[in-house]
Amino acid sequence: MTDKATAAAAIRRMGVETASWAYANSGTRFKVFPQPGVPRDPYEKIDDAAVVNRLTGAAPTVALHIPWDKVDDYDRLAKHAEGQGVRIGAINANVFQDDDYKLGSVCHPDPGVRRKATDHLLECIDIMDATGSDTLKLWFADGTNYPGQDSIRARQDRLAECLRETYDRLGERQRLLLEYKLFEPSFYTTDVPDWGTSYVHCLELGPKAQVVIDTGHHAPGTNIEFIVAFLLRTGKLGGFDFNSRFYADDDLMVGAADPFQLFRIMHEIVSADALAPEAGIAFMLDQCHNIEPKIPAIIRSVLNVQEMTAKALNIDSGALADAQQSGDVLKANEIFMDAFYTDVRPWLAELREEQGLDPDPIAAYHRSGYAEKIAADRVGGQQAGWGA
Ligand code: AOS
Ligand code: ZN
Ligand code: ZN
Repeated sequence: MTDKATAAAAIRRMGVETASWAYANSGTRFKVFPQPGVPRDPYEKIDDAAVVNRLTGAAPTVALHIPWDKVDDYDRLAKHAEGQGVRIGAINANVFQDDDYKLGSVCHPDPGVRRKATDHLLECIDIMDATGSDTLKLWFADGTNYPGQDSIRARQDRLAECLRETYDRLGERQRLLLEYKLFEPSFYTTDVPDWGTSYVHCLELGPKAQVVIDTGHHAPGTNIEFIVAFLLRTGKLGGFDFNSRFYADDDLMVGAADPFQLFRIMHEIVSADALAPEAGIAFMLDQCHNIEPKIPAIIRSVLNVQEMTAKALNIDSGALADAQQSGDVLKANEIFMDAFYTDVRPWLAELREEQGLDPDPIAAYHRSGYAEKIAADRVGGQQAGWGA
């Protein structure tokens, strides 16, 4: 078991990255229910992210999405973030929204479309340079809907070529994270459908390329913590897009559907000593708050990650190792479950008080008057995909 002081230090240093698009209006293909007070531009998204960070003390970075967060002056945006006490995190590229991308982006059969897509990825690296971001996050909607529609193999070659050009443009302290997703929007083949495909491309590219695991992007029943353990072992885990799901890519609040899964994932992180920021694992949220108020939902998500991490730190690792070594299956499982069932919320509340934070960040948010203020000040808030 990590001693209390070490566990407290680990929790205090852990940062969860929130996503700019989660502060904006979002919905399903059936309906977007607009909410009062949502940000009208990227600056206001950063303001909201800063509120989450101030209340939790645990959300120091915010991911951007280009072009949804396109601005004229990225240096100014980064300075605005800094002034609010947060930093720009991963830059998420978007090569899925233009009409040109109907048959794909970096895997498209037309070299002209591939050029356009690759140029966008390079532009995102320029934005990293301007904002100080060290992470380029790539998710490709590329794939096919019908057998025979395109060559599965040729598409892999095209993907590798575009990734190579992008990788070679990365600066010394920059990296690329390649996200996989089983299906959607393509329904027959997806060009980066699983961790293995992402892993092999990252391996071919080099040390600055790593896999990012979006917890909602697997077939039902997939053992995600196994993937975490495997990728950690090979140094190829770059981070997470956290969210939870009941059916497919639901993008619900992390820890809402299956807190035990989140605990099991965080146990792999803790036991590989990969929690500290130096380990380079980005704990990002990729969620959409379609019916719940956004800022408190994001606070809830940050707290859920923190809570499951605290439980993982609470596992009696010495006793667990002994039980494992001696083949005591029941004891090992009991130790594991005991940590999961132990309520760490009072301890986390104490920690917050020690940091000068409110022990209950959601209640503090409701008391702050911020929701009323933004509802009055901001008229005509953005939809997540605005400007694309
Ligand atoms: C899409 O399903 C992915 O989860 C991506 O991470 C995507 O870029 C993100 O949701 C923002 O659009
Ligand atoms: Zn994602
Ligand atoms: Zn997704």
